[in-house]
Amino acid sequence: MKKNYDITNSDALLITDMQKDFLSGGALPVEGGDELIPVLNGYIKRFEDAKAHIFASRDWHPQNHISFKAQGGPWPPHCVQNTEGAKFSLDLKLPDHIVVISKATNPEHESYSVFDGTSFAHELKMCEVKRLFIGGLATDYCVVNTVLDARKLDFPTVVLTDATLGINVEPGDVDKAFVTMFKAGAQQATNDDFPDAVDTLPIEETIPDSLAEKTSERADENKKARMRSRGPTRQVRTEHKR
Ligand code: VGL
Ligand code: ZN
Repeated sequence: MKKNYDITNSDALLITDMQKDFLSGGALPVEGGDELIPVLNGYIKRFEDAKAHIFASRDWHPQNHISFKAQGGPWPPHCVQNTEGAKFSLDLKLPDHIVVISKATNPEHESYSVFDGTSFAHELKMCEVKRLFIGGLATDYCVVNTVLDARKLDFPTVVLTDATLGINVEPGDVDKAFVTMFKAGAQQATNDDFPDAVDTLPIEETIPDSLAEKTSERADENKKARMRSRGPTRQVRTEHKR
């Protein structure tokens, strides 16, 4: 059943780690990660239009970070501070005024959660955010740990399941991450769970001619974003019904 989330300025969208190293051609690419970009761009537009808060996190490691293989960690070097691979994807339409949260900057500590060792909780409080929507990479690391921390802080938290993908080092890791998040009280949503301009706006009756064209353009865009998010959506839904 469509949930019809009504986004307001007390909501926040957090986009996790959409950095070049986690995308195709990067040092630690998440399979299919590039396909999330248009879906996330749709969410960015939706949250911008609603005057909600938008945050983007980035993995921001020193070059001798403990999670890298040379230091005995599990990962190849990735998202090293100020390198090309640490940059956000250029295709992601991040507005200028968003807050960027850098994480895992201490060489001695791994931090998958955007709350861990950052100002994120403080920023949410300052912005009077009451609910958090999360999409991005990687479901089984950053997203799950961030969602669990958000729940510990009692934020109603919604995982955008058509806008997140994981690494699956072990098969089933992503499925387990979803189960853990839902057990902790997180909700799930896709683009279909938000009001749609096409369905709700009787354009001809309420909008002056001069504006009507613009509105239907936006409706078209929403429709396209929805279509794009449909493939991964169905997959996630069936996987988690089992
Ligand atoms: C992450 C793998 C390595 C994440 C960070 O934040 O999801 N995953 N470093
Ligand atoms: Zn990392």
